[in-house]
Amino acid sequence: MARGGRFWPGLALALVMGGAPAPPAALAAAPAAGREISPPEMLLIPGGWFLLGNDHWDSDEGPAQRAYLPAYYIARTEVTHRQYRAFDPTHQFPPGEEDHPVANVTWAEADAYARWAGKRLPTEWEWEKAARGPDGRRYPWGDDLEPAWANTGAAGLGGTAPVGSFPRDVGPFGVMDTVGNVAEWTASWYLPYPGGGTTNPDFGESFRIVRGTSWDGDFDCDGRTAFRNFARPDFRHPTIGFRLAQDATP
Ligand SMILES: [Ca+2]
Repeated sequence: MARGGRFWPGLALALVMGGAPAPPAALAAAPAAGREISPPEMLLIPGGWFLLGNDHWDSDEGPAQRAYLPAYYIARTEVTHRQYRAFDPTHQFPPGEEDHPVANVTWAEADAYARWAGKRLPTEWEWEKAARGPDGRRYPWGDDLEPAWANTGAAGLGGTAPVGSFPRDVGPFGVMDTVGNVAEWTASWYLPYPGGGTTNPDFGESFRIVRGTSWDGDFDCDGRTAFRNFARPDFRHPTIGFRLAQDATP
């Protein structure tokens, strides 16, 4: 097992797909590339049941089950370089990428930013419900394989994009970039789901769950909303960033 967890793709030859289709009218309010997003926009995810997991891919995703979460907030987009620099004035990033997602941060750094911002990292269950909605979608938009709709290796961009600039990488609650751009740290340890019963030596309090894939990642498998990746908390990588969550108070 690599230090980083399940695996992190190298600079594999990206499969360049055709041009992205025009976004549907319902998504016309999606932000334009480069828009300043500060403070982060937090979306309310209503309390209720959702479908967690999947029985047909990796064994650690099962058993698929209904799970309940109380209401919570989650950020519409990943945390950007601009936002992170307000927390760490020494933070460096390429010119012009202020609104790209921050990456190369450890779990502790992501957690510290979240606390500084008065928020927290989402649990992996919160992340999954926010991405796929209550009805168990394979991707945020549904079950169709649309590799050009998110910033993964299949889109061929070869790097991060401004957050929210792939208007079709959006789920039923309006949460964006859960398939691609950067994979995202969560608050959760890598543990079996209830009823999972699998004996996996990686389960325990050694790895934190990372959700979604990235600009350098595989679309059809790793981009699924149920996919679970994991990494050592001290790992840092140009494909891993994070987004914020917050309790919903009555
Ligand atoms: Ca993402």
